[in-house]
Amino acid sequence: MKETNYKLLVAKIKKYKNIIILKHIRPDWDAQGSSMGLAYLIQENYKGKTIVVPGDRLDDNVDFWEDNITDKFIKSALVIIVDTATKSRLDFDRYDLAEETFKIDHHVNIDPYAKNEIVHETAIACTEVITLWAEVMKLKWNSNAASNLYKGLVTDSGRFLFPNTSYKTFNAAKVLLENGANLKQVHDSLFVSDLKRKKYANFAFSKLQLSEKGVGHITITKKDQKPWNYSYDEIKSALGTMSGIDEIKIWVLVIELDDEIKVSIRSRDYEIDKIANKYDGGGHKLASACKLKALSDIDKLVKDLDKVIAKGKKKYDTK
Ligand SMILES: [Mn+2]
Repeated sequence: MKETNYKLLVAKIKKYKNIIILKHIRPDWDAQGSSMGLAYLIQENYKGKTIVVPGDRLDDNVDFWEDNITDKFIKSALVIIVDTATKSRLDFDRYDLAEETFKIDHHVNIDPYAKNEIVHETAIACTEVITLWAEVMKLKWNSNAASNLYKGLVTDSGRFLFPNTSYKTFNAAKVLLENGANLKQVHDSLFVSDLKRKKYANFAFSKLQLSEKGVGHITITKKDQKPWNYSYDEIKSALGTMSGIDEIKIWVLVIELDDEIKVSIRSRDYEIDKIANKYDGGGHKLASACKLKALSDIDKLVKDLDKVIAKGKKKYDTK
């Protein structure tokens, strides 16, 4: 852990008046919670900054929104990137104009694209990294910052059930709860679902196919998606319907989009990131994403994952 970069990040924030916080395309709550939480933290601690958070949002919060970010503003700014492993996943098309860049992340660091970085590969969420940085640097908190960061923590850890949940995760939760995270509001906003969502989950689960070795997969085609009128994130919620089932050792959700076929892979015990690498993707040992060129390639992917189970080598990463 390069703690020196903790101080460096504070120094950079102090130095720059203009700050842009970027995240990955199709943000999840860790990406959004990291970017918004960090923005509220900076606003609370360093007055007079112009802070902008571009890209898609999961809710209608318009804080730190700016329609016209000029090239000049980008060149003058400190650009902080959260929760984004590779440059190609950035939800911003003018990143290359940035002169001062700082990556904060928890993914395997296969693409160190920023000038400086704080990357903790064993952290369960990017918001864990940001929270513990803020704690060490003794920053002042407000409830907006704490609640937003808590959203990333509780979702990326699967409500603190995923194996990589660590004492640091709970330490971060403690810091956030001590400093005004609104648990009830956050949990209701994330986990109370409507009837339609439950029906979608049932529909998706009815499409489950299970291999002999224990690879479960659900494919949601473009045609499947039509009647639901859901965002990508909502369609992706089908992934969770396969977790917590003994017979399903590895589970895969395939989503057909207009321009690509996106695949999410999860596992309780087997390392699946190498297989994701083979299919133009990557991520964590037990949670990865990749792409397929055609829906007919699913069989190949399932066979590769079957082989991982057949080898029988369980990797329970408790670092
Ligand atoms: Mn994340």
